[in-house]
Amino acid sequence: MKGRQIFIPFVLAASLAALPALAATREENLADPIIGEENAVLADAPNVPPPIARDHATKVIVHIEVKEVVGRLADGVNYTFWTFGGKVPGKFIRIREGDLVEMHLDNHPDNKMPHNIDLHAVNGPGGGAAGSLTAPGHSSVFSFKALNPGLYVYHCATAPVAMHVANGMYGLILVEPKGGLPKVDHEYYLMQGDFYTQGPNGEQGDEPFSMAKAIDERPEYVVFNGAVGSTVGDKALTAKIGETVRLFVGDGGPNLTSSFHVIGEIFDTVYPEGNMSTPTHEVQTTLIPAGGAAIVEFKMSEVGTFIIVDHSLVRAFNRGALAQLKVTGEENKLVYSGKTSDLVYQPEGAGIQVAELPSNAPSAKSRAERITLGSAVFANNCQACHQANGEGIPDAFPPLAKSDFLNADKLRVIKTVVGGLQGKVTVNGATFDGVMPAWSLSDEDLADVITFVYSAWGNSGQEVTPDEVKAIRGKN
Ligand code: HEC
Ligand SMILES: [Cu+2]
Repeated sequence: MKGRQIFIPFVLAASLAALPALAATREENLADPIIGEENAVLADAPNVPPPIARDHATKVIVHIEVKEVVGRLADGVNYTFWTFGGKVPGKFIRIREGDLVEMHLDNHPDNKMPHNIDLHAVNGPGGGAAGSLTAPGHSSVFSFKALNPGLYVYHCATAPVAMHVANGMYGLILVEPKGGLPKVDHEYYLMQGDFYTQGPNGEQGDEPFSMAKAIDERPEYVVFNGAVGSTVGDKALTAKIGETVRLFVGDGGPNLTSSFHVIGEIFDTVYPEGNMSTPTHEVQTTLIPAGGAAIVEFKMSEVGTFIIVDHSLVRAFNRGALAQLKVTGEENKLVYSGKTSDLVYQPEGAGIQVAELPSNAPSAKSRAERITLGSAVFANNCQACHQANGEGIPDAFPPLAKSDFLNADKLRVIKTVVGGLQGKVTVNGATFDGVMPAWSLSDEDLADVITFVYSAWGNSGQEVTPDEVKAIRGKN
């Protein structure tokens, strides 16, 4: 206790010494004269509005329309999202410090709920929430002066707040510092969120929100930009080798903190927690709190597909928090050689890991039933790697869609899924060298999922029965 009493005055002295500089910025921004007015240019993720070219403060008019829309959360899974502008995350707003923002919140007449907006960029009680509480078919207006530069989250703060946020009511507002941010080749917008459906991950159909799971902080989905697979395949972010990339990353929550990481990249610069005054460098993973943001910048030194994850990896590979950045150009073997040697290394006792997964499968009475049940088994166990459309991920997970490996030999496929697979495998002309874990699913589940895979994406349509699985398992 004594030590603490002695220490406090030092802490106070230090923080007081730091305050005048920031207060001066605030005072300056408050005093900045407003010259003219303009309508904000807004953007939907993964895009952001262009940098601010102005060298003075202005009045920026922002219109955001709240819409309650049914959309895709995962393949075959629909969810009623509540949105700022029709999509999750909400429209990206970009202004300059000193600007006067006239915020219009329009609540569409078809909506069922009142909504409001709390912008973390506002200095004022509720961040604008009370000034913007809006019934369906109404429009509210309030204004604020942007006193602090930074990247800020905005969200709905109507009770029950966690429910409005869990349904997708969040977005980012960038308050650019005077003089702007350094020029880069690409800027993108990613926002993580956790979703709480009544059915388990992968259950097909319309999924209602589960308040009980939200309270327990047990999400069924954790995603970037509002859906599993929102930013992969032909929707991946893109860049060329040698180009610089800036990601504006937010975490809407409502509950989970993100361990934001790009596999195979080092962040040259991070603006932690979205602050503009103390960028740090050479960062592998940056923590983004729920209701917080960060800016990360890096220059692409190598080509390929870079996987963007919440490094709490179960969220990435089993719950959906995975995006992609595809970099094209000429590969640079000095930066990354690729695999140069492959030797067998098998200490005694080593083997393929077994994924322990619970199963209490009902038994299918027809091929059609088997396919329906199998599609859920696929969503829960296979989709994370092989993707919802069965196309896999280049250089990482082979395709199951129109796979020659798959369609050539049914017994080999059963063996692959029962016993796992490692070592080189060639699928449709491309070589993969990964590990697929063995699946400790019931014979019934395995028969269902393989039958489903055969029935989908242009594959041969064969049926696999639990007896066939059992026979192969016996030989393993
Ligand atoms: C953790 C990621 C992962 C998951 C989950 C996964 N696989 Fe795989 N799968 C792989 C990898 C990697 C390979 C290639 C292995 C190799 O290189 O030897 C593969 C190969 C295959 C192949 C043979 C190659 C082809 O494309 O036809 C089949 C069939 C297959 N998986 C089916 C499944 C099924 C069915 C499930 C769900 C029960 C599943 N996989 C879950 C990673 C995964
Ligand atoms: Cu709301």
